[in-house]
Amino acid sequence: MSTQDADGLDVAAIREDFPILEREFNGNDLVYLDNAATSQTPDQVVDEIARYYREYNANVHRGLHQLSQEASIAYEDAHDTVAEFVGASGGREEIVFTKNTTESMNVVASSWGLSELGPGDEVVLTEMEHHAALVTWQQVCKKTGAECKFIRTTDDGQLDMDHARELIGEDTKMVSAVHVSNTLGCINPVGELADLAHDHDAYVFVDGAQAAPNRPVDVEAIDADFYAFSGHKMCGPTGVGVLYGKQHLLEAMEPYLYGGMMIRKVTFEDSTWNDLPWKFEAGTPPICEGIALGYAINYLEDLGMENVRRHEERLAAYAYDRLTEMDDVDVYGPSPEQGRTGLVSFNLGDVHAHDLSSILNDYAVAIRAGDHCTQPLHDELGVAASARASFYVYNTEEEVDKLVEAIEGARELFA
Ligand code: C6P
Repeated sequence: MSTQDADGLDVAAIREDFPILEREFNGNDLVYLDNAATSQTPDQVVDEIARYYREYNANVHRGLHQLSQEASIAYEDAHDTVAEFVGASGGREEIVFTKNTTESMNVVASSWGLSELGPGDEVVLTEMEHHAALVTWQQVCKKTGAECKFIRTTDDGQLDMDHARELIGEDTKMVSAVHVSNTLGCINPVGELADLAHDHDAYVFVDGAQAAPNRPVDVEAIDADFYAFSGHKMCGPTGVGVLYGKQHLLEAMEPYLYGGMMIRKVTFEDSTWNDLPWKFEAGTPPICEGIALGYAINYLEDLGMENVRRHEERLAAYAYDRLTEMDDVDVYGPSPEQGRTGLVSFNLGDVHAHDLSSILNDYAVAIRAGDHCTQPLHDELGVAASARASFYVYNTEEEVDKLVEAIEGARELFA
């Protein structure tokens, strides 16, 4: 009998797909609330990884033998699965498999940025960018003489769209923005940013690392020129990420890495490039990982991305309410009413987030502590670090209660 909750998910059944959640530490059941860093992987995906290595492990594109053909078809089909998942009507030509979001960012910053940017040009980012974007564009700007500008964050932890309208202008060549902030949990109006960018003939790169795992994404509705995310945050394995790019842009760009697989014809004097997306997938790609990402997407789509979104937002709202009830807890980012996804960053009084997280570990509550690769944003918030609880399809309100109990325990210890 299905026991779907109000969000449309049967969480008890989902939890059975993730045996890792049965682990215990220090006499307590594991409460895994570090999903924004890396989510857990369901048996359905783990089984497919094992099946790949047991039944059809081979290199792709190059062999005429049966195993290579099977691996090639599965690997190529996984690109189609991803294309459909994000609404890329160009299909596999618009989907490059990379190592992770960071590499997807570097592909565009290097291949597009190094040849298209120059003195007088501007790359507009947000103050809440992950270092994957911030450092990458910063370094490309240093090399090309272009300048990085940063859209401010409002006092209530949202993107300041008035400031965005001021900053994005005729010198802007690229707008690079997180869809969902991994620290504030806010959901940025990336479609509006894309319109602003396009009004000034600039492009938009959307970092979807924290959005693709937990909400329906339609790159064409957003009108994103580029969109990136990682498999390991959405029930898939580590080692595979996605770069979506509009076909005409990917076609115009230089390859990022050179070598085998990405070429069509090579002579001692020159080389020509393979079709998309293989032009950007030099060397042996993440074959098993890419195939497994396809199965992870099937898993999420069976749950329904709208249901996943509702579930995450409900848990985030519950956690936000429980944490803001505590006088000595500072919570960062917008209220649930303003729109927030399934993560909550906070600090308990003057307790360093690392100390808090290590006490929570005694309760088997796994959270992240640190700057979450958003150091400049933490500087803006006036703190060196924060603790962060992040939720996924298998988490429950009871687990949020356990988080709160563990924080109360930590408070007594530090009193
Ligand atoms: N954030 C976290 O918040 P990689 O490591 O390449 O798979 O993903 C990088 C990345 C890019 N953008 C955003 C918004 C992200 O949140 C992340 C990864 C992790 O815990 C690790 S810092």
